[in-house]
Order: sequence, then structure tokens, then C-alpha cells
Amino acid sequence: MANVVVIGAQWGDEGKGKITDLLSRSADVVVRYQGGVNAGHTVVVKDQTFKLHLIPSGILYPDTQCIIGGGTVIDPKALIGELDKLETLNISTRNLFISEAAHVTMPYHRLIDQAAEERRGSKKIGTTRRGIGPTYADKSERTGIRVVDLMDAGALQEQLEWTIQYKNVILEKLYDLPPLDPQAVIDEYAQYAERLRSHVVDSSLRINTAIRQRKNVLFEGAQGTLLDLDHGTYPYVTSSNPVAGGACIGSGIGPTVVDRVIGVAKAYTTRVGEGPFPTELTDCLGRQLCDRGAEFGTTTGRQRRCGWFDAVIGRYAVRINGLDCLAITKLDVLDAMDEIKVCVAYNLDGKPCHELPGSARQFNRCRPVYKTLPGWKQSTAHCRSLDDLPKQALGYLKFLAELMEVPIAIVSLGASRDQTIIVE
Ligand code: 2SA
Ligand code: MG
Repeated sequence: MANVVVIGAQWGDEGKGKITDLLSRSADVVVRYQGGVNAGHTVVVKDQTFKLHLIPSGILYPDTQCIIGGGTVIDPKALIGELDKLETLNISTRNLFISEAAHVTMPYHRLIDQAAEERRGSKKIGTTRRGIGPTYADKSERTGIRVVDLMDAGALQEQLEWTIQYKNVILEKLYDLPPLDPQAVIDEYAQYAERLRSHVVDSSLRINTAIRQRKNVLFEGAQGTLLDLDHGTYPYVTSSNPVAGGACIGSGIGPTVVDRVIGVAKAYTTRVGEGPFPTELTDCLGRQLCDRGAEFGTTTGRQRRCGWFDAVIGRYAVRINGLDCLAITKLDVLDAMDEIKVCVAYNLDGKPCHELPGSARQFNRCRPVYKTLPGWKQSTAHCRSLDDLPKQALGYLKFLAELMEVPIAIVSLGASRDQTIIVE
């Protein structure tokens, strides 16, 4: 297994939760390296469904160390809620570690995220309204509160007194919202600090120590390549780096320690939030994908937009992440389709286009060029090896692998752990 990075090869919700859960079996350490409670990873074990937001999927294995890395943003209230929930389910959280370098999402971040989205009107991004963008903005502006500050009552008092005064001007003058009471926020967060204190560590040191001891470390990406701040469909992106390179920055490791990068892609495409989506289906086929795939946001409950597989995006994800292989999920969702389309290129302003265009405006004008493949019209949910698959389903997977020039290592045919084909 060695040191593996798992990333989303599309717009998030590719089923990374299930794949990282499977790989966590052989991991000693699982690290979340970016994002915050905007993420939603669903893991099904026996008949129990776990919806995780910040806590790595590895938490379901009692001996696996789970680390929330320095590149993440932490909403302490939401994290404590998640910890409490796991504990009521008798899942131990003693192996959960939180980076002291991670930034803390404060009440004003949530309020500003929500108010800014309202103000943007038709230009809204479709954020999860969890305060993610404003938390990362403060980090870049060097006015953020880090976990290490949260743990230091004196530092917290000093920083928050000043910051909340400043944020209150924004809340009141710009957004017409009531101001926050600085001391009430400071007192609330001091309580969160006590609840989280025993989990706080120097995460880069812990991860690198594990690597030196030849332990297996799994880096679990959240969101997806096309939502990357630098490489996604800007400005319709999240404010962190979900791509494989983000694992280095967000965990404090060097690129030389990564042995393998696995991209997770759905057998079709979904997107939640605004922004270009060339293969989107707004007809009954799109509804069918949404219904069969239960395509609703894990965090916000929003209905996800659905469409055909886009191999231009797939190839882009292979390049940006240096993918070694792919895990294709939710193949079973296509079981009922008469025929299945794959976007092999775009048509942009009358000309063929084989790469992602540079701007969201151009991307919006891209029309998909499809290749149509036959459907298999039978259930694949029970298949446990490639030989069990109908020949059309196998043909579909082969076609995707050829288009993207990477092997498919894992195929998932349902939410539960055993509905999986590991390709030898
Ligand atoms: P934000 O909140 O600032 O990160 O939003 C910016 C964009 O990033 C998208 N985004 C996501 N897309 C897919 N899945 C995500 N996690 C949840 C899930 C989302 C949900 O697993 O379903 O429940 O709605 C996620 N998080 C952020 C977001 O839609 C914006 O397009
Ligand atoms: Mg998700």
C-alpha cells in the first residue's frame, strides 16, 4: 500500500469516502489535507451509514490514526458535533489528531459566506455556506485564527477582540447584519478549545514520523480536481487545493514520499453548486441518474446536477494529479440505460476543443462531442470480478481507460464495502 493520495477526479462526490474507507483497511494513518465541513463523505458499513465532514474515513478502524492536517479549515462546533455523534455510535475517537496549524472557522466566516452568496444574486457560486471561502481568505490575508491560537486563551482573547471589531464593521456596514458580541464568541470558542485540546498535535511531525517508520499513510482528498482553487473552473471552485499536490502542502510532507496517486471518478458526472458543466443532462435522463444515484449533497442536501461521463475532464485530472490509476464508482447507476454517452471532446465556437478552456465563460460555451456505447440493461450490483460484468459494462470501462490512458484499479457497484471489484 505505501503512501497513497486519493483525490476526486471530477467536481467532488465521486465516492472517495467509500474508496478511502476500503484503502483505510491497510493504512496506519489517514490524513485529510484540505477543505473543511463543506465536505461530505458517506461510508456504509453493514447497515449503518456514516456521514463524515471533517473526520477522515479511517476513523471507523479502531487502530488507524486519523489526522486533520494543517491545510484544512476547522469549524470547532461542527467537529465536536461529529465527535459526539461517533462516540454515541461507540466509535472511538482517541486516534483522532488535529493539526495546530489548521485555521479555525469563526461565526463571522459563516455569516459572511452566507451574506456574500445572497449579494452575488445570479452570479452566486453555490457555496455550501459553511464559511470555507472567508476562512481561507483570512488565512491568505494573515488575519486568521489557527488551532494553536485557539488553544492559547491569552492569544485568542487578544486576536479575537481586534478581529471581531473589524468584522463587525463588515457585517453591519456592508451586509446590514447585527454585530457579534466579541466576549460571547471568545467564551464560546474557549469552551471548544477545552473539548478539542487533547487531540491537538504537530501533524506534520506525526505524519513524517509515521512515514520514516515505514507505516502506510493515506492522504484523503475532499471535493475534486475541477473544484481546485488553482486548477478548477474558477471562480466556481472551493478555496483550497483538492488536487494531489495539495496533499504535500496540507500535510507538510515532501512530494518524494508519495508512492501512488489514485483518482476517483463516477461512471457519470455530477456537480453541486453553480458553474459550467458541458455534459449536464437537464432532461429525464438527468433525473434518472439523480434518482438512481441518490444524488443529493451530503452536507447541504442540495440536489446535484447530473450528466454523462466527460473524458476531457478525466484526462485533465490525470494530468493535473499525475494519476497512476482510477477507481470508477457507481457503475451500477447506469444499469438501466439503453445507451450510454461519453464526452470525448468539445466543440467550442464551431471548432474542436480537446482540452479544458482557460475561462469559465469559454467553458460555458463548450458543447460535448459524444461517442455512444450500448447499455447492458441488467443489474451489476452483485458483480465481484470483471468476469462477472456484462460485456457492454466491461467495454464501457475499457473505453474509459483507453481515453484517459490510465488503468482502472477499482470498480464500485454500490455503497457497501463488498460491492467492489479490485482489478488484479
Ligand atoms: P465552498 O462551500 O466554498 O467550498 O463551495 C464552493 C464550491 O465547492 C463546491 N463544494 C462541493 N461540491 C461537491 N461536494 C461537496 N461536499 C458536499 C457533498 C456538498 C453538499 O459531499 O455533497 O452537501 O452540498 C462540496 N463542498 C464544496 C460547492 O458546491 C461550490 O460549488
Ligand atoms: Mg461528498
